Amino acid sequence: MRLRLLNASNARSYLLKLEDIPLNLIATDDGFIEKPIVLKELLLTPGERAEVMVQLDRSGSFSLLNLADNSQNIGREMPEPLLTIVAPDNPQPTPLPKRLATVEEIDLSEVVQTRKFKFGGTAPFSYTIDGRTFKMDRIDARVKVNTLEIWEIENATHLIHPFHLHTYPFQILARQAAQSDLWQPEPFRAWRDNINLPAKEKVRIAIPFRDITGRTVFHCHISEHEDRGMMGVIQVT
Ligand SMILES: [Cu+2]
Repeated sequence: MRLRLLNASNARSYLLKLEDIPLNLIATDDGFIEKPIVLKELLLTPGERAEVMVQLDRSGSFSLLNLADNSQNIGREMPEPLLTIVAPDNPQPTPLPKRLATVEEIDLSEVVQTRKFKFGGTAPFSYTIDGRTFKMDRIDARVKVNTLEIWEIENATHLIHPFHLHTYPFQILARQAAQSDLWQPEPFRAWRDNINLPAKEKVRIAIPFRDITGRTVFHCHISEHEDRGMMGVIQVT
Protein backbone atom coordinates (compact mmCIF):
# COMPACT_ATOMS: atom_id res chain seq x y z
CA MET A 1 0.00 0.00 0.00
CA ARG A 2 1.24 3.43 -0.92
CA LEU A 3 0.55 6.40 1.34
CA ARG A 4 1.01 9.98 0.22
CA LEU A 5 1.37 12.16 3.30
CA LEU A 6 1.19 15.91 3.74
CA ASN A 7 1.55 17.80 6.99
CA ALA A 8 -1.07 20.52 6.52
CA SER A 9 -1.01 21.66 10.16
CA ASN A 10 -0.05 25.24 10.86
CA ALA A 11 2.40 24.42 13.65
CA ARG A 12 2.39 20.76 14.68
CA SER A 13 4.97 18.19 13.68
CA TYR A 14 4.03 14.54 13.29
CA LEU A 15 6.29 11.62 14.14
CA LEU A 16 4.52 8.81 12.33
CA LYS A 17 4.68 5.12 13.11
CA LEU A 18 2.51 2.28 11.79
CA GLU A 19 2.72 0.03 14.83
CA ASP A 20 5.50 -2.52 14.09
CA ILE A 21 5.20 -2.26 10.30
CA PRO A 22 8.15 -0.43 8.69
CA LEU A 23 7.52 2.64 6.58
CA ASN A 24 9.45 2.46 3.32
CA LEU A 25 10.15 6.01 2.21
CA ILE A 26 9.93 6.34 -1.59
CA ALA A 27 9.42 10.08 -2.18
CA THR A 28 10.07 13.44 -0.53
CA ASP A 29 8.46 16.85 -1.26
CA ASP A 30 9.41 17.00 -4.93
CA GLY A 31 9.57 13.45 -6.20
CA PHE A 32 10.99 9.97 -5.90
CA ILE A 33 14.23 9.14 -4.16
CA GLU A 34 16.50 6.54 -5.81
CA LYS A 35 15.49 3.48 -3.81
CA PRO A 36 13.21 2.80 -0.83
CA ILE A 37 14.60 3.61 2.62
CA VAL A 38 13.27 1.63 5.56
CA LEU A 39 12.13 3.79 8.48
CA LYS A 40 10.67 2.82 11.82
CA GLU A 41 9.31 6.35 12.21
CA LEU A 42 8.82 9.27 9.86
CA LEU A 43 9.00 12.89 11.01
CA LEU A 44 6.88 15.37 9.03
CA THR A 45 7.14 19.04 9.95
CA PRO A 46 4.57 21.62 8.72
CA GLY A 47 4.46 21.79 4.93
CA GLU A 48 6.51 18.62 4.40
CA ARG A 49 5.34 15.78 2.17
CA ALA A 50 6.46 12.19 1.91
CA GLU A 51 5.35 8.98 0.27
CA VAL A 52 5.80 5.61 1.88
CA MET A 53 5.04 2.04 0.88
CA VAL A 54 3.97 -0.43 3.52
CA GLN A 55 3.81 -4.22 3.24
CA LEU A 56 0.86 -5.65 5.13
CA ASP A 57 1.92 -9.25 5.72
CA ARG A 58 -0.89 -10.30 8.04
CA SER A 59 -4.58 -9.59 8.44
CA GLY A 60 -5.83 -7.24 11.13
CA SER A 61 -6.10 -3.51 11.66
CA PHE A 62 -3.19 -1.20 12.21
CA SER A 63 -3.06 2.33 13.55
CA LEU A 64 -0.98 5.07 12.06
CA LEU A 65 0.20 6.82 15.22
CA ASN A 66 1.60 10.25 15.94
CA LEU A 67 4.35 10.08 18.55
CA ALA A 68 5.47 13.70 18.34
CA ASP A 69 5.55 15.57 21.58
CA ASN A 70 4.19 18.98 20.61
CA SER A 71 3.17 21.66 23.06
CA GLN A 72 -0.02 21.76 20.96
CA ASN A 73 -0.83 18.19 22.03
CA ILE A 74 -2.38 19.24 25.34
CA GLY A 75 -5.57 17.26 25.88
CA ARG A 76 -4.80 14.74 23.15
CA GLU A 77 -4.42 11.01 23.68
CA MET A 78 -0.75 10.07 23.14
CA PRO A 79 0.36 8.27 21.09
CA GLU A 80 -2.33 9.82 18.94
CA PRO A 81 -4.10 7.48 16.45
CA LEU A 82 -4.50 9.32 13.14
CA LEU A 83 -6.03 6.62 10.96
CA THR A 84 -6.71 2.91 10.91
CA ILE A 85 -5.62 0.63 8.10
CA VAL A 86 -7.46 -2.67 7.74
CA ALA A 87 -5.46 -5.37 5.96
CA PRO A 88 -7.30 -7.92 3.80
CA ASP A 89 -7.45 -11.58 4.83
CA ASN A 90 -4.24 -13.44 4.06
CA PRO A 91 -2.52 -10.53 2.36
CA GLN A 92 0.24 -11.38 -0.10
CA PRO A 93 2.57 -8.41 -0.06
CA THR A 94 4.42 -7.74 -3.28
CA PRO A 95 8.15 -7.00 -3.09
CA LEU A 96 9.31 -3.40 -2.89
CA PRO A 97 10.75 -1.86 -6.04
CA LYS A 98 14.56 -1.98 -6.01
CA ARG A 99 14.97 1.21 -7.98
CA LEU A 100 12.63 4.17 -8.22
CA ALA A 101 14.32 6.97 -10.14
CA THR A 102 17.59 8.68 -10.84
CA VAL A 103 18.04 11.75 -8.67
CA GLU A 104 20.44 14.18 -10.31
CA GLU A 105 23.76 14.70 -8.58
CA ILE A 106 24.28 18.46 -8.41
CA ASP A 107 27.72 19.52 -9.68
CA LEU A 108 29.03 21.69 -6.86
CA SER A 109 31.90 23.02 -8.98
CA GLU A 110 29.22 25.24 -10.58
CA VAL A 111 28.32 27.09 -7.38
CA VAL A 112 28.52 30.85 -7.95
CA GLN A 113 27.35 32.12 -4.57
CA THR A 114 27.14 30.92 -0.98
CA ARG A 115 24.78 32.73 1.37
CA LYS A 116 24.08 32.43 5.07
CA PHE A 117 20.77 33.09 6.79
CA LYS A 118 20.08 33.08 10.49
CA PHE A 119 16.60 32.31 11.81
CA GLY A 120 16.29 34.10 15.13
CA GLY A 121 14.17 36.35 17.30
CA THR A 122 12.60 36.03 20.69
CA ALA A 123 9.54 33.81 20.94
CA PRO A 124 6.63 34.24 21.16
CA PHE A 125 6.48 37.67 19.54
CA SER A 126 9.56 38.22 17.42
CA TYR A 127 10.58 35.91 14.59
CA THR A 128 13.33 37.16 12.31
CA ILE A 129 15.71 36.21 9.51
CA ASP A 130 19.09 37.91 9.93
CA GLY A 131 17.54 40.10 12.60
CA ARG A 132 14.84 41.52 10.33
CA THR A 133 11.16 40.86 9.89
CA PHE A 134 9.47 40.47 6.49
CA LYS A 135 9.01 43.54 4.31
CA MET A 136 7.11 42.98 1.10
CA ASP A 137 8.98 45.69 -0.85
CA ARG A 138 12.48 44.81 0.40
CA ILE A 139 14.58 42.31 -1.56
CA ASP A 140 16.67 40.15 0.75
CA ALA A 141 18.56 38.16 -1.90
CA ARG A 142 19.21 38.94 -5.57
CA VAL A 143 19.85 35.81 -7.59
CA LYS A 144 20.87 35.32 -11.24
CA VAL A 145 18.68 32.84 -13.09
CA ASN A 146 20.28 29.53 -14.14
CA THR A 147 22.95 29.71 -11.49
CA LEU A 148 23.67 27.37 -8.63
CA GLU A 149 23.85 28.60 -5.04
CA ILE A 150 24.56 27.09 -1.64
CA TRP A 151 22.54 28.39 1.27
CA GLU A 152 23.58 27.75 4.84
CA ILE A 153 20.65 28.24 7.17
CA GLU A 154 21.10 28.46 10.91
CA ASN A 155 18.40 28.12 13.51
CA ALA A 156 19.63 30.24 16.41
CA THR A 157 16.47 29.71 18.48
CA HIS A 158 15.13 27.07 20.84
CA LEU A 159 12.17 26.23 18.58
CA ILE A 160 11.99 24.29 15.32
CA HIS A 161 11.71 26.30 12.10
CA PRO A 162 10.84 24.29 9.00
CA PHE A 163 12.56 26.18 6.16
CA HIS A 164 10.56 26.48 2.93
CA LEU A 165 11.56 28.00 -0.42
CA HIS A 166 9.02 28.64 -3.15
CA THR A 167 9.52 27.76 -6.85
CA TYR A 168 13.05 26.28 -6.73
CA PRO A 169 13.47 22.72 -5.40
CA PHE A 170 16.77 22.06 -3.62
CA GLN A 171 18.85 19.22 -2.23
CA ILE A 172 20.21 18.99 1.30
CA LEU A 173 23.99 18.62 1.32
CA ALA A 174 24.77 18.40 5.04
CA ARG A 175 23.49 19.16 8.51
CA GLN A 176 25.21 20.35 11.64
CA ALA A 177 23.77 19.26 14.97
CA ALA A 178 23.45 21.61 17.93
CA GLN A 179 26.75 22.19 19.76
CA SER A 180 28.77 20.48 17.06
CA ASP A 181 31.23 21.74 14.45
CA LEU A 182 30.88 18.67 12.29
CA TRP A 183 28.90 18.71 9.07
CA GLN A 184 27.10 15.41 8.59
CA PRO A 185 26.58 14.67 4.90
CA GLU A 186 22.99 13.91 3.95
CA PRO A 187 22.72 10.12 3.57
CA PHE A 188 20.69 10.15 0.34
CA ARG A 189 19.85 12.51 -2.52
CA ALA A 190 16.34 13.96 -2.65
CA TRP A 191 14.56 16.98 -4.08
CA ARG A 192 12.80 19.03 -1.44
CA ASP A 193 11.24 22.42 -0.85
CA ASN A 194 10.88 22.07 2.90
CA ILE A 195 13.35 21.07 5.62
CA ASN A 196 12.98 20.57 9.27
CA LEU A 197 15.51 22.84 11.00
CA PRO A 198 15.64 21.81 14.67
CA ALA A 199 16.70 24.20 17.45
CA LYS A 200 20.33 25.37 17.24
CA GLU A 201 21.04 23.31 14.12
CA LYS A 202 22.36 24.32 10.71
CA VAL A 203 21.65 22.96 7.26
CA ARG A 204 23.46 23.43 3.96
CA ILE A 205 21.44 23.14 0.76
CA ALA A 206 22.19 23.40 -2.96
CA ILE A 207 19.66 25.36 -5.01
CA PRO A 208 19.71 25.41 -8.82
CA PHE A 209 17.73 28.55 -9.74
CA ARG A 210 16.56 27.18 -13.07
CA ASP A 211 14.49 28.79 -15.82
CA ILE A 212 12.05 30.91 -13.81
CA THR A 213 12.59 34.61 -13.14
CA GLY A 214 10.62 36.83 -10.80
CA ARG A 215 10.09 37.54 -7.15
CA THR A 216 9.23 34.93 -4.56
CA VAL A 217 9.76 34.09 -0.90
CA PHE A 218 11.42 31.78 1.59
CA HIS A 219 10.02 31.41 5.09
CA CYS A 220 9.47 29.32 8.17
CA HIS A 221 6.55 26.97 7.49
CA ILE A 222 5.05 27.41 10.95
CA SER A 223 2.32 29.89 10.03
CA GLU A 224 2.53 31.83 13.31
CA HIS A 225 6.28 32.42 12.84
CA GLU A 226 5.91 33.38 9.18
CA ASP A 227 3.05 35.75 9.94
CA ARG A 228 5.15 37.46 12.62
CA GLY A 229 7.93 38.15 10.16
CA MET A 230 10.05 35.05 9.55
CA MET A 231 10.05 35.41 5.77
CA GLY A 232 12.36 36.88 3.13
CA VAL A 233 12.10 37.92 -0.51
CA ILE A 234 14.29 36.76 -3.39
CA GLN A 235 14.45 38.41 -6.77
CA VAL A 236 15.62 36.14 -9.58
CA THR A 237 16.64 37.97 -12.79
CU1 LIG B 1 9.46 28.94 12.75
